[in-house]
Amino acid sequence: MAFDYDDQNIFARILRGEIPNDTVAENDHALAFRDITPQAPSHVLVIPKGKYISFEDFSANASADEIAAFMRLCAEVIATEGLGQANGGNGFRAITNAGSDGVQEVPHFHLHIMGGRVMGPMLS
Ligand code: IU
Repeated sequence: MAFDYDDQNIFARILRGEIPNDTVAENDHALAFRDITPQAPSHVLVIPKGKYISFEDFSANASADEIAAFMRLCAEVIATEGLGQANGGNGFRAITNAGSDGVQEVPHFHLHIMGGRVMGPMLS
């Protein structure tokens, strides 16, 4: 499947340092930063540093190292934001939007990690 990556998307520009971001954590293959319009007391976006458009693209095409680094950065965010049940937190919601039906706004794969409040049912 072909994916055309837009080098001018906002997260690509953040990764290139052209636009500032509120970084939470980072490793060789992934970056975590606060969503500019938070939907919860803690709302962090985790993105791969590689050029992947969506979950579909990332899960199919990223290397094992990239996938592992991405997931470990998610774990770090969950722990440091105090959301993890292993550390006495109350849990969180992790979602990714893809394509038009998923209402994905930024075409660079990102996982939303949201917590600090009861998130409510996922119906809309
Ligand atoms: P979506 O999953 O693509 O629909 O969500 C994109 C998110 O990126 C959304 O929650 C925005 O608030 C967020 N965001 C951001 O954090 N910084 C930005 O400069 C822009 C969008 I544009």
